[in-house]
Amino acid sequence: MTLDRRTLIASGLAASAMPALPVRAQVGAPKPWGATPSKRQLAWHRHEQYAFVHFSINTFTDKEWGFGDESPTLFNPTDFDPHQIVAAAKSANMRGIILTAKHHDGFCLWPTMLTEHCIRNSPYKNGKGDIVGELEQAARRAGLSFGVYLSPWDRNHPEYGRPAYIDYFRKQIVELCTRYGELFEFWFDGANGGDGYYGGARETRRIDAPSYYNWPSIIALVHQYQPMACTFDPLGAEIRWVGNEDGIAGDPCWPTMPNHPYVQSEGNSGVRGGALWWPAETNTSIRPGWFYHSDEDSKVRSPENLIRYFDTSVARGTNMHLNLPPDRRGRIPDQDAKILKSFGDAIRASFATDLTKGAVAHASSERGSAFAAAKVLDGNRETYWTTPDDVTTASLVLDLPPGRPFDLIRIREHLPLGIRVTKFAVDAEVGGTWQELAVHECISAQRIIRLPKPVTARRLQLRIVEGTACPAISEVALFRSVAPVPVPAIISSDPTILSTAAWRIVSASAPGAEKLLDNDAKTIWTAPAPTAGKPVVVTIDMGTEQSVAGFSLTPSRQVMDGASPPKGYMVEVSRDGRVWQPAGGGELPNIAYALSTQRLNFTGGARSVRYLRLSFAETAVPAATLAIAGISAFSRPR
Ligand code: FUL
Ligand code: CA
Repeated sequence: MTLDRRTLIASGLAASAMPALPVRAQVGAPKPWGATPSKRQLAWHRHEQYAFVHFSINTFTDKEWGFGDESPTLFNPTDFDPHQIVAAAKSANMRGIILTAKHHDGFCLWPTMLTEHCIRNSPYKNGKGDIVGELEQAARRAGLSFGVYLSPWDRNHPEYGRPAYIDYFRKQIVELCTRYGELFEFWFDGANGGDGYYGGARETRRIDAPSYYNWPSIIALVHQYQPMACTFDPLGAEIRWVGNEDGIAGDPCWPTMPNHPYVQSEGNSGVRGGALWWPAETNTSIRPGWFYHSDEDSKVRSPENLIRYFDTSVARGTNMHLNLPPDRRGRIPDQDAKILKSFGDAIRASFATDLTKGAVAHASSERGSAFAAAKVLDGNRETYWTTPDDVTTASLVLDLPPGRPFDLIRIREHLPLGIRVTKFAVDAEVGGTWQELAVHECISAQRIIRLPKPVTARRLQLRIVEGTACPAISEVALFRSVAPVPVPAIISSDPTILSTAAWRIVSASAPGAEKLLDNDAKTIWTAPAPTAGKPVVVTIDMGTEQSVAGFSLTPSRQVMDGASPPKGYMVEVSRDGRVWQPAGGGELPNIAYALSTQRLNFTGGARSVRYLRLSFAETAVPAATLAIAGISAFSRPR
């Protein structure tokens, strides 16, 4: 039987559904409103920023998704340094690390006896290594929490799609839950089913995920061994996907969702008043791909870009989950490490001094001294300002010490009482006049408002404009932002990445195809979507005949309305632009969601060619327009 979440809760299997803290024993505290976080969810909210680490076979094959037939001997980091990885994450303020213990290709980074497709059969430490354990130990030593990603989809396992695989998958969960201390998060990827190696069958296997995995029982299994681990799951038990991989939460982004299967559009903004406390994790990668690729060395997010990501994740009450892919050495590339430190330094400096220190708080209404306005200034999340039950709109004023310009305003709702505030505004009294600084829906775990320029105010007012219950505000704080130290971008040091500088477009289905060649993923070529028998085609002249082993295609990183990357491709090559030969074709796996560069080797190895012709017969998702950000090529097969 497959349980839905409601049955699960009724059956008592989901301890997570219980309100976290017994609601404050203190007489007179308001009753919680709507869904509330569990104890483990509350602990998870406090993490705010943590790292994802994608490291596996794909690091060594230059792929984003492995097929499952890769030899374990390919996994061979030359200088794996868990302490360097942890230090880089910590320098960016990360409070935890989640490692891909097993990605879709099925290769296990821990020495399990459940399969031969694991690190025991790799050259790393002569098969005696344990990447999960080594990273876990390093994380703990640095005071960071640890979690694991375990792909439910396993393109290596012969029994995938059949009951025997579920047995294997559950045993993997138990191993990971019992060998590596306390886990703060257990990440189940939603990508599921499709073609794969499957023990040599090399076929397509589709599954009905809810009935195949029986998620309630999987989540109960995690909690049996790891009561404090929040599951990133498709069920509605603990943490939800924010609906994109760009690091952008909706504004507002409610931590509540309706009790029905995940809907992507709802995932981005959440649903006000939804029955489930199912908060969003806003994940993205510091590079275009999830795994390391040397042709992305010049495309690392800048510190300024990471600050914008902070503003669209943490500042909207969600948790930031930033992927840091180690390179083939097994270290965070030096450039990425510099950027992380610059970003982390800026965040630490920005939030170091609360400028409300010495301010005096008053409110239009208070529930008594235990819930006085001053509770928003005491630096204690457990105390809060609230009003009598029937007062759902109210205002709170801070008299500020003079001469303290601020441009960051941080407001926190007291989560154990649920989401009570629907809409709020912030005003400042400057030179004797009040001006409205911001209006938003949703405060939740926290709302950080960044002003376009610093304001020096005599008073600050928080106006609760709309609410479903009396507000419970645990903090109002003010800060002055510090900009990150810029880190200049680098050019890839890999000589097998060909320069597109001398390339030109010979012909294309739509104008503007030069945007494919400018090495800028922000400029995007679009063409009317292909129709049956009429593919979108682009022909490129590389200027001179040269040895080419394959090409790469970068989709638009921006989510574009009505546009989609191609579903698959066909490539032909020519020396003279007249006689053409096929050089490969196939699907572009995961392109619509991962939006990352695909590296496509020519069939039969490198060839001496001058012209490339690419055809796209279908869009990856239904759309009126086909969009591609870039094309480049390489001389060594990836
Ligand atoms: C996706 C996966 O398919 C990607 O490879 C990556 O692991 C990302 C975090 O989740 O669903
Ligand atoms: Ca407080």
